[in-house]
Amino acid sequence: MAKTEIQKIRKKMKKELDKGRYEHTLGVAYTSASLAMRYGYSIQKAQVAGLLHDCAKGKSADRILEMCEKNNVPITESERRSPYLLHAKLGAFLAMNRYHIHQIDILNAICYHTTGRPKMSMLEKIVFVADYIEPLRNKAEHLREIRKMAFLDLDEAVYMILRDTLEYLKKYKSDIDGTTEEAYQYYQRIHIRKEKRKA
Ligand code: DGI
Ligand code: FE
Ligand code: FE
Repeated sequence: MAKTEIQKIRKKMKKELDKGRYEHTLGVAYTSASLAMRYGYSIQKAQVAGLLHDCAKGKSADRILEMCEKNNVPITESERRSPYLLHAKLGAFLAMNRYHIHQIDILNAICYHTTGRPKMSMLEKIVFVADYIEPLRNKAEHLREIRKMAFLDLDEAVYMILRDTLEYLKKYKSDIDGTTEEAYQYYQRIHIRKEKRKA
């Protein structure tokens, strides 16, 4: 991916998203790039995935549902209850069809950036974590610890984010998607294994 490609995507995102969401997008792109440096992954791919991860976010929930239906993007029962989740799947669709991204790892990183999933690839984990810790985020609990952990042990950072996300969703009695729950179980097992080794 040439530098100019990244600049083109940036320009498109600036038009597509409101100011706050665009600033968040840049934060995720740069944080993804930093994590890619740390974990020996392609910096350019990390930037592209970071830039595009919320590319469907400028659209209303109704429009997102409508676009998914029109383009045969499959919608689960859980996504019908929480259409917000679909900005990730529709984002992957748009990345492929509007932004001409065909690398499957970039598309998957966009698709799973909200729920996560078990056995995420390096890029999926990078974007998932970067989305949570980018510099403009300031509301979540344990941000300081998670930011530090992201550069020490990426799986552990994924675990902490899923743990806190589930706690938050339960507190506000929000519907929990099966994929988020499965992702949590999977990264919790990795966490427990490490704890046992330490003991
Ligand atoms: O699009 P962003 O705001 O940058 O971030 P995101 O796509 O990671 O969305 C974060 C929100 O998604 C956060 O408020 C928790 C919510 N979320 C994550 N998993 C689930 C979920 N919401 C529901 N209802 N169910 C889930 O399983
Ligand atoms: Fe998102
Ligand atoms: Fe985001």
